[in-house]
Amino acid sequence: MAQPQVMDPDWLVFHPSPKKPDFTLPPGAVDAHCHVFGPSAQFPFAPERKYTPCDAGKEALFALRDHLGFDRNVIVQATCHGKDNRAVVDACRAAGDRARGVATVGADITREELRALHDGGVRGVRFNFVKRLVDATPPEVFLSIANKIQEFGWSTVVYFEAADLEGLTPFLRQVPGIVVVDHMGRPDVAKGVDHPDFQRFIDLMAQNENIWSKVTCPERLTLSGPPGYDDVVPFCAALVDRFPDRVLWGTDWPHPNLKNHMPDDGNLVDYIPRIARTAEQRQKLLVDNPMRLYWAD
Ligand code: 0GY
Repeated sequence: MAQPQVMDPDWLVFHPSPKKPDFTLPPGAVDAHCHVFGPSAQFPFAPERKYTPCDAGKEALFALRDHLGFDRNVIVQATCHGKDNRAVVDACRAAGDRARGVATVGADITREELRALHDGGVRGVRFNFVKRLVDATPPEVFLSIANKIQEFGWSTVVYFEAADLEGLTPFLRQVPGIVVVDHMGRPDVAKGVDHPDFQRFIDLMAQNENIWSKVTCPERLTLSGPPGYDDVVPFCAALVDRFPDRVLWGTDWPHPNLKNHMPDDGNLVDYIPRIARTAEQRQKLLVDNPMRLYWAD
């Protein structure tokens, strides 16, 4: 077996013992944004990666799922694994029907390879525009991939920074099928919800009914900090109120590339009722929306 790869010296390891949430998740709740890292001795990280994380394998993810009270996971391919989706597929297979995957693939992916990923539980691809995480891929390459996945009924996840929204908007409008934006397009929360930058994101969703958003990562976006992440609440709540049928929630465990603090995942679950304030909103956010998107077949 290969040697485990050595994590970055400033890497923050996930919380070892999250609290039990005060908020009880509805039956069938889905953690719709989380990752697995390795273990690297079994699933080595990609040579082109921009960071080397701690190992965070499927057993730890499933233990967290059960501890927090989730029923299912959507495991999103992290950039440290490049286009090698084996760790995600392995986790999906081990979870049975309780996990789906979102893969990263190249333009050369064949129908047979997409079919194999589908059989392994994958139901979407991720396009990453965050410069600190990946080398740039031309939008036309992403569009050719987006066209290829349509016959499988998959959706697309897109990750970008707020500053890139304006430039990416023509591309986003062209992507066929459902497009889910990671972490609300990473707004600068210091600017406030009413700032034109976040209003541009709301307009994008209002004008394009196929565009969804993950109302995730208060721990990444906050300036005010834990445990409440108060400054991020209005952003998430605005999207949940306006687009209740097009929002997803996830822990983002094991929280790659955080520099200031590692969240207690139990606190993150307690954040949910503050952004989805009715039982109906929470049912959609946590159960109906992810089930429609990732468990349609
Ligand atoms: C996230 C956020 C980050 C990393 C990745 O795939 C990744 O490496 O997604 C980040 O560093 O902001 O959603 O996990």
